[in-house]
Amino acid sequence: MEYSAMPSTDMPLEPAPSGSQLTEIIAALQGGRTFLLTAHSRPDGDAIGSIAGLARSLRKAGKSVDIILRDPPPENFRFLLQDEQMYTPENLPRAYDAIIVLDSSTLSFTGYQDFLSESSFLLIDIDHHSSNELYGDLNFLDRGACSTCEMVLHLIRQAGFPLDPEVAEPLFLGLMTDTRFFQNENMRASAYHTGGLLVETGLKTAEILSRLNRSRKLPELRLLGLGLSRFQLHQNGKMASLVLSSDDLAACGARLEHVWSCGLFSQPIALEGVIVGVTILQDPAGKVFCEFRSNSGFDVKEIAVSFGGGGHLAASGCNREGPLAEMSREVIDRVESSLTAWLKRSA
Ligand SMILES: [Mn+2]
Repeated sequence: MEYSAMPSTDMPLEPAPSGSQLTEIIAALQGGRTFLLTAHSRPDGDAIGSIAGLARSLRKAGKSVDIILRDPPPENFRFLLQDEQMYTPENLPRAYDAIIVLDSSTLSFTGYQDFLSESSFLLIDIDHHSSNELYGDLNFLDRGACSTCEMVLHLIRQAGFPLDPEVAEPLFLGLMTDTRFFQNENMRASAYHTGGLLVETGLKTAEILSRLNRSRKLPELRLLGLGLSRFQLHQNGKMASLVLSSDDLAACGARLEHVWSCGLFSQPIALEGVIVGVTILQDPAGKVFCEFRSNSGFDVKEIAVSFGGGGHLAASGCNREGPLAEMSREVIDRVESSLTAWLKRSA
């Protein structure tokens, strides 16, 4: 296919934030031929969507793109990477002009820290997490972007790379899932504008929305039911906590990925009066995962970072090694004391 990079004459979604190296990144992508894409471990819709969207656009521009992912895509999003050969750092078929890490706040979050930090290829970091550590040789960090998919769309348009319904499809999925269908608080106009630009490509949204809304798996609904029946309230109903053991998961026939795809984390903060919710779960290998969600501007990223994790102000997570009871007590105590301090400050 004949392709020439023509800068888009349309207005950009947003000017690139100061300090970001978008111009240099675009030059590297336009000048390069071979790229390796990756994203964070336990990939979500935004991670899979931004990888698939950028990969499709770069391939349509005549580039070679390979993908490595530490964990397989969740079942719901797997169709976006169908027929995709998945590589590991040990069996990569070629050298790369750049490695592009999407939607990952740290190198270790990719699960490939050693490979990425030792690799001699140009490392490009494209992300919207406010805890991003600017680990790339080139970094495009936009903390105000609703999703990494919004940033990839911005990049594709700025670079003049191909944008059609096939490229728009995964980006739309990431937009929908990372904004919780436009329910996040305080999003920029560019979040909504992103949806319009993707639909303008001719993208038919019905099939994707149906996949997202009518493809729940039984273990997901069972887990959701168990979680909703079990969460505890603290601090006069301003905080909710839920602890799920590996036995609980087994009782629902659920694997770890079902916990992330079942929508449980945001349920307790939908209860009137709840400001912060924490869900703590143990995988069959004994690893303990903590997910924090908040509203009203209460910062849960701070809490996640204090336990070695990261994320966004209103949605963050961390993982820990140790006995479930002890680990969860410590995390719940930390959330309670942060909330007490926050309530005092905002009184
Ligand atoms: Mn994201």
